[in-house]
Amino acid sequence: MSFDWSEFEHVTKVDPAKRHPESIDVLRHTDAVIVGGSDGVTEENSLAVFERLRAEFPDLPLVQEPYRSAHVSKRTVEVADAVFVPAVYNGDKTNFVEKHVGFFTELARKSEDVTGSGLPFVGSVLASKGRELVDGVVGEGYVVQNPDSKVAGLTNVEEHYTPEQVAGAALATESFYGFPIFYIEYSGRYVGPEDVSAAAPFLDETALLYGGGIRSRAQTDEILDAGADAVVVGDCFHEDTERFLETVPTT
Ligand code: 1GP
Repeated sequence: MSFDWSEFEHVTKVDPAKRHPESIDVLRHTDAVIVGGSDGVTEENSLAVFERLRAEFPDLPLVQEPYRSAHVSKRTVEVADAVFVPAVYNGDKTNFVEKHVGFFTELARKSEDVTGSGLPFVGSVLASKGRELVDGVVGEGYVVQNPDSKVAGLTNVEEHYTPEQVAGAALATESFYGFPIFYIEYSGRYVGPEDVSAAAPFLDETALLYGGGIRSRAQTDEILDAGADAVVVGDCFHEDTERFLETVPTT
């Protein structure tokens, strides 16, 4: 299934390693769910989340955002609509080049297995989806802006980008790398719309997502008004579903 990601305004990031609310009914108010985290994620706990979400919301777009290829399997690929792969501009080379080449090397090998090259099937990752999976893989140009976040540690972020650098990363995403998504990540911290305002003028075809510390409709509106296509809300969903509802924009 392919989506126009710029049509979504409110996206929820569900961390499979975190405590989940007893009722997830509030997710009927979000436009899409990204399943991913920065610590303790496995194929098994990702799959458990996907299966619960799919059972309760058959039509809700579901995305996997792995930080290791081991999180992706034939079963996760079958249940998810897409796989978002972050390319972290201000991370180390592992998080912009090596992980991706490794991921696609594995994918290419599995594709050959499926198309009858005669190569033996090795391992379970990506399994028989072969070329089909490529269609579901979506690259995200990614800037990690909270140095104290787990994701900053995971991706070895050393440099906080200035708004001018964020604008440059946005322009590179659209005009050079061609990723369909540019993601400004402030995980756990809300600092306002300055980076979004810097990036938005350089993104025409590319969906602009902002995540980090959103806990109110006023913050959602501020980010959307600055030019983001969507806010991504994570912690608030896990901590307080009433409050989470207040992050959903009024239509
Ligand atoms: C994290 O951008 C998301 O990857 C959402 O951030 O958890 O702070 O809402 P929060």
